[in-house]
Amino acid sequence: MAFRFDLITLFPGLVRDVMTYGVVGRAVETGIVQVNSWNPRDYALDRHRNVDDSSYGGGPGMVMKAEPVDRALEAAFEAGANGSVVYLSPQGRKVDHGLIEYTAAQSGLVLLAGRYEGVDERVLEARVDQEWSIGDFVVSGGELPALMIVDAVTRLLPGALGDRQSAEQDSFSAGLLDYPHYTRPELYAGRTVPEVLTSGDHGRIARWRAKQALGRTWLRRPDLLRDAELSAEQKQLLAEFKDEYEMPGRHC
Ligand code: 9D3
Repeated sequence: MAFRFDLITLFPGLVRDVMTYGVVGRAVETGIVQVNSWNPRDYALDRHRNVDDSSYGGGPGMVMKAEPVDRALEAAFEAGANGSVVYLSPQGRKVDHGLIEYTAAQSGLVLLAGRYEGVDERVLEARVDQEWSIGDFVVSGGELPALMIVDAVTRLLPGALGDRQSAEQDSFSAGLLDYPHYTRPELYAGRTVPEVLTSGDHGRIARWRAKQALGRTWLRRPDLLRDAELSAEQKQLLAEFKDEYEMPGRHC
């Protein structure tokens, strides 16, 4: 069975467009994933189809009305939506790879994307299981965050990536940053490609890449390294990287 996403959004067209590109587009075409959108505006009952109103208590900005969101969620579940209801919001739990992996092991997810200042708190209390944030910065609404979740989860579904890419994925699942990449030409703007990468020695290349991944993680994201459990070989490679970093020139 396909993994099923149901998105509650005032911009279903935005969702539909994004769903036609790249890895997610292919996963939709091959039936690995199914993405449905539900527009609260279609479930607004008043004659102007209002989906927002001013905030009780005053202040600038509008709030998404409870009833259209509630009815859109109801329609989604009526049509077979399954899984937790997640509200994308700046107040949510910060999403990380572990949460994406956990989600990919389920069979569906309902994503509620807010606009304006957010959704009436009473629908959240009644209908939402979890609140997720994509990071400590402000975007204009929940659609792009929801689409990021769809993208990240879809990549992990069996068959969504080619074989070569899925092997590569293991390196990020290991919780390290990636090593540097190069392609032709060998000399660009006075800079050469590291010699090892053109040596044809696959063992040396693998060790160099592993060392670069460890070294960059040490330099840029020491927080990730503290959580990683390194093998004896990885510890050795990182020690070599640190040596060379502290005494450049002594090793080449
Ligand atoms: C600028 C208005 N803000 C303070 C008065 C509150 C605010 C409301 C709605 C800030 C952002 C948003 C819209 N953001 C999201 O819907 C959102 C989000 C985000 O902004 N950052 C990180 N993760 C997410 S998930 C959804």
